[in-house]
This record gives sequence, structure tokens and C-alpha cells, in this order.
Amino acid sequence: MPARLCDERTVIDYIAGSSDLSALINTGQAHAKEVGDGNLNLLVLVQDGTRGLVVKQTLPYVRSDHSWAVTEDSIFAEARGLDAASTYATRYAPRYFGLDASRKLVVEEDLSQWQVWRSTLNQRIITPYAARDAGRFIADLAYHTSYFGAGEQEVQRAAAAAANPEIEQITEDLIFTEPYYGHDHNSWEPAANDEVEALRRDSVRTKVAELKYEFLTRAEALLHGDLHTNSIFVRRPVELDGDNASETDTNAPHVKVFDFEFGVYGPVSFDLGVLWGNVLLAQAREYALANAGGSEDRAASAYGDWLLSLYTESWNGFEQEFRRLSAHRVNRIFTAEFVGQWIARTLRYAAGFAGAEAVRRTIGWAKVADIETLPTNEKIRATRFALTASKTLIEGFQDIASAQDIRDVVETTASRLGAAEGNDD
Ligand code: SR1
Ligand code: MG
Repeated sequence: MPARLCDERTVIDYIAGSSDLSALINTGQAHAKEVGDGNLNLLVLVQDGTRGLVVKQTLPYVRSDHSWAVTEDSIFAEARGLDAASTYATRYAPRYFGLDASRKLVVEEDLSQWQVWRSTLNQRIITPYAARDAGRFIADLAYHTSYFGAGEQEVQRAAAAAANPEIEQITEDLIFTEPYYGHDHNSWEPAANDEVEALRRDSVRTKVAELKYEFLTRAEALLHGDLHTNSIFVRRPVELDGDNASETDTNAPHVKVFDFEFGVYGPVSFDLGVLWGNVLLAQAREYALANAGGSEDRAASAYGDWLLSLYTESWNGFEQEFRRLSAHRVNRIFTAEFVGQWIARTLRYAAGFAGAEAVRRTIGWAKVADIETLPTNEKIRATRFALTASKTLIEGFQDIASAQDIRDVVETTASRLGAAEGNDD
């Protein structure tokens, strides 16, 4: 039987009924508001004027399609991810106040003073250090939950406990299968038919198979599992513009990562790849708008340059943090040379996963505002850009040797498509 869902009134009674939770907020003064837009959860923000907390409860169906039933057990992945992230990547995760297994809900820190990264990206707001800290977050979680930072038996028990097959199936279908075949979940502007067809060649499917097999079989660390830019909060711009210490204190955390319900044991490259796939989508939007005519300043803008720098910034954040932690690795036999080989492999697969993520968010289920909010002509440009760059990454990921190589793919795609559009005129 599904858990009783909270609403804006009953959630306060729920908190008042718990001595632990009612110590965190004045329930007599509290107001609640449902603020979620995720597919699988309710997200209720409760504030008393001074303090706040968030109650996240799983839905037994997909929010935008109630006929699509989904297990409420994703709450256990959410709890596991929150617990691990707040322990191992403390600075970059919400504080975690606990799981109610019978009500299928977790309680966590109110981060409403932060802003969703996709939203600042779509407003062309530069957020310094966010990419670096997203990379550090991935490294912290990966190191401590893998054979690098924990003993063999501990990792194997944790991986077994984190099995999440029904939720993992969603990722397997939506990212690695449906976009490459006909499926009701897919849609795109007909003007992008050629780009979609090109993705459905057997040679591309074989590369996607390689990525899917990596995701299915390489259970090396606890992943966030859905690290797109709607799963990352960044600091509000006012804090970055003003006198606030966070602007100059580069060591203050500049991201908070949330939404852990897709967490599984998998390849660390997947979290990096999902992040980069969403950077690519922000670039697709920028490319489309820059080429919309009458905005030459936008074509070579500080914002566009900053977007291009995010691959290297996040990769450096990841690599430096992972190497720093690896100095204390549990497995002595994991030599520095082996760590270097593992890092290089992680980069390659991350590039491939970036392409797969950008494809699914462009033509498959769960599309993104970066592209969906564009006028039709710009949407077509953005779609072509995203699909073309993604295909290059999927076909060539085994040759990627640096984060700069990914930036090169993006820049080459922009100039090639831009030249073709110019020739059409
Ligand atoms: C049915 S859930 C659809 C998607 O939402 C989340 O963002 C995940 O990416 C999932 O694939
Ligand atoms: Mg989510």
C-alpha cells in the first residue's frame, strides 16, 4: 500500500509529532509549501520565519504521468545518498535529518537561499567555482565509497545494500536505449530528423552499448546517479556580486548537491558525464541564441567563454581532489601509476556519458528548459548542435585524453554548424 502523502497542512502535524524534528523548527509558527518539480517526489519546504527544513517524500507514480507507476523504494536510495554525501562530501551536500521508512520520506536542510544551477545558466549568470566544487563533490563521494577509500568487504556490502534495480531500469531505458529506437517517449522538431537518424546507425548504437555495459557492470562507487544541473544548487548571484565573503573566499562551498534517488553503485565517470552533458545543453542554448542574428556580442561573450571553461574547471576539481585523497588510499597496491590510469579511463567514459545524457535530454524523456524554452528556430539550432556534438563524443570517447578535448569537440561543432548555416544563406 502506498505511503500516506504529506500535504502543506499535514506535514506540520507530522513534524510536531516527532521530538527530533520539532526541535529543528517552531511548528506553531511554521508554514509549508510544496516546491518540488522532480518526477518522483513531493518536496515540501517548511519554514518558521527563522529556521527551515525540507520534507522529501516519494510519489508512487511519475508526477507528469500518473499512469506510470514507480516504486517508492527510491526513498532508500535518497537516504543512502544523503547520508553518504553529508558524511563524505559534507561541504557540498545538505544536512540530513533522517529517514522515515514507513512514510517513505526524508528530512533535510532548507537550502532555499541557494539557486538551481540550470536556472542561473538559462539566465546567463556566471557562477565562479561551481564547476570546481561539483568536481570535488564527485571525487569525495567516489573516493570514500570505492575500493580507493574503503576496504573490500565494506564496499561489497555497501554495493549489495544499494541495489536499486527498478530505479536503475529507468536510467538504463531512458538514457541508453529509447533515444536510439522509435519510442513514445521520444520527440523532436522534424527539421532535426537527419541528426536523429544519424544517431540510429548501428555503429553509434554499438558505442552506446559500450557505455550502457559500463554503467551496468562497473559497480565501483556510490553514484549520485542523476547529476544534472537541476540537482545542483549554486550560490545566489547577489552573494557573488556583493561584499559577501563567499565571493573572495574561494574555499567556501559554491555548490550543494541534492536529489539522490537515482543513486546506485556504478562507474564514477557516469556522474561526471551527466554533469558535462548538461553543460553541453547550456552551450546548445547559447549557440542557438548567439546565432539567432543581431547579437554578435553574444557569439563571443564572456558567458560563452565561461561555459566552455566548465569542462576543465570541473575536471580539475575532480582530479585534484581525487589525487589528494588517494594519497591515503586503503589499497596499498593501487600505485600512483594505477590511480593515473584509472583517472584517464574515467575521463574517457565521462565524455561518452556526456554525449548519451545530452541526447536523452534533447530527444527523449525528461527534456530540459535549456532547449525547450527556446523559440522554434532556436530550438532546432540547439537540437542540431546538441545532437551533433553528442554523436562526436559517443563515437570518439575512447580517444578523449583531456577535458580540453571535450571543449574542442564543442567548439568544432559550433564552427562547423555555424559555417553550414552561413553557407545556407
Ligand atoms: C521517470 S523519471 C525521468 C527522469 O527524471 C530524472 O531527472 C531522471 O533523469 C529520470 O531519468
Ligand atoms: Mg531529480
